[in-house]
This record gives sequence, C-alpha cells and structure tokens, in this order.
Amino acid sequence: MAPPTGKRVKGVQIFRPFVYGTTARPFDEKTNPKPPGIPDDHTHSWTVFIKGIDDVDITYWLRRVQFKLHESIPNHVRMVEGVKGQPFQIHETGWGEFEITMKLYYVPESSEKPQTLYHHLRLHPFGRTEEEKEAMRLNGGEVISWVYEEQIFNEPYEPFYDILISGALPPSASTLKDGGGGGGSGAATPTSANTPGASSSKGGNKKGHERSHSRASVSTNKDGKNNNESKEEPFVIQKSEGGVLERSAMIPLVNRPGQPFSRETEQLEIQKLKEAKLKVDEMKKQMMEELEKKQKRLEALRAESAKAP
Ligand code: SLL
Repeated sequence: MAPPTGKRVKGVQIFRPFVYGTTARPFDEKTNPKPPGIPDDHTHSWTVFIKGIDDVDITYWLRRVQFKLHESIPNHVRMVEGVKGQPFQIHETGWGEFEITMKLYYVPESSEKPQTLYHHLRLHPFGRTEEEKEAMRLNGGEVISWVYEEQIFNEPYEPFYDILISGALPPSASTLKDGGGGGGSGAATPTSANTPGASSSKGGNKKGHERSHSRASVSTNKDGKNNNESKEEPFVIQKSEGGVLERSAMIPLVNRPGQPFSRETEQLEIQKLKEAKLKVDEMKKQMMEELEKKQKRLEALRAESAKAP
C-alpha cells in the first residue's frame, strides 16, 4: 500500500460495479474434450474470474488479484496482474468443489488496503429442487455461479478520486491518459451528466441510463462545488444499447448472453421481492384472523369456566 497522497475527498462515496464467480463445464468428448495430460480423476474444467460489468475495464482501480485455490491444486496461490480490459481470471481443471479466496489489491493511488472475497467453486448444479438444478445446466452442462458486487470507495484520496471520475466522457471531450498511472494534476473534472458513477443519488435519471444508487452519492467535487449544478452534457452511448461507459458505474439496461446483471434483472428482482412481500402480508393477515378466532374461543371458554360451580 502506497503512503496516502493528498487529502481525502470528504463526504464522497464512489462505487464501481463488478462481477465475480466461477464457470464450470464437465469434460465431454463432444462439447468439452479433456486436453492431453489432464489427470484421469479430473471431471471438469473451470474458470474463476473478477471482471467489470459489461466487460468494461476495471484495472484503473483494481491492480492485481491473488487467488487462493485448494491446496490439492499445484501452485495453489496465484497472483494475477491486471491487463487493461481483461478479466482477472484463472482456468483450471479438477474434480471437487471448494472455497476460493480472492484478495483484491487496489491501484497504489488509492492507498486502500487489500480486501478479501470468498467464493465457492461450483461444479454441479445447485438449488432447492430438481427443476431448479436442471435449470442451472446451461449449454454443454455449464454451471455458472456469478455474483454482482459493488466496490465502494469511501472518501477516496484526491489523486484516486481524479482517476475514478476521469472516465465516461463523451469521445470528443475525452483527454484521458492511459489508466491508473497519473492522477493528480490535469485530470478532467467532468460533470454529473458524463460521470454516471459519480452522480448524486438525487441527481435524477438522465435518459434512464444512469443508475441512482443509495450508496453512490457524490454531492460535491473536490472544489466543493455541487456536481448536480454543473452544465449538463448530452449523454452519449459509446457501446451497444444497454452497454455501459468505460469507468462509469452504470449497469446495462438489458441482459445479453454472458451479461446477466442489468436493470432488467434488477427490475425482476424487485418484482420478486414485491410479490414475496404480498405473500407474506397475506399469510400474516390469515394468521391474525386465526389468532383472533382462537382468542375469542379462549374468552368464551374462560367465561364458561367462570360460570361453572
Ligand atoms: C471436496 N473438500 O472434497 C473438497 C475438496 C478439492 C478439489 C475439493 C484437485 C485438482 C488437481 C481438485 O479438484 N481438488 O489435482 O489439480 O469436494
């Protein structure tokens, strides 16, 4: 960890969405043939990864990841250095499931201590019912276990803050230097309109492409000016519709293959929660009615027994 440089930007939290998890496939002569030299008892090939949502680069905030695999695997502690635009990942083969430890090392400008994540490698479908398990088998019996997560940077140091908010510029306005290095002077000071990740949670919903998030509130920039009052730039989608801008904290509008975390998914989850709440409310109502009936019956019995000689 580098010694802290500059001051912390007070009252600011910046988040960056990312995805981590495992993808496993059973060996199969047709769909996934076992490469030569792989031990007989190995049944699966698998990958563990950490990457940006919608495959955007995250190496401007994440420098390296140490993956700690099961001790039975040769060379089981592996350091993966960030390569711009590439996921942090390890491909392996094996026969069993286990807990993978991932230690995230941030860029030196952040002065952040490393943080550890844990993830269970899944080779076999998991679920409460056989149907749920069956639904987990994707093409070729692939089993995915992926998690959406948000990295929160709380009151980042100024140079790191500059790096975090230096992206997501419309191409014409972009004066970006290559990621992660510089910081400090010369970093662009973007407006709220072109830095979705740094937008205030009250900042409104610009054409529906920004995500308001309770933990994503950035109310002031480093000059103490309110970002929300900055001049709004026209919002330019650089990737496919539903894609996200580099260095932003956006999530895609809709799912596409290999990209299951989007506003669409979020809405479905919210819908599920709403339905679950309705069901719980209904159950509660029924229980209250039953309780009331029982109480009445109890009162009647008490009255009867009081009358008894
Ligand atoms: C289990 N507790 O029994 C776990 C351990 C270990 C998995 C799983 C070895 C691969 C290799 C491998 O797959 N270990 O030999 O490279 O399920």
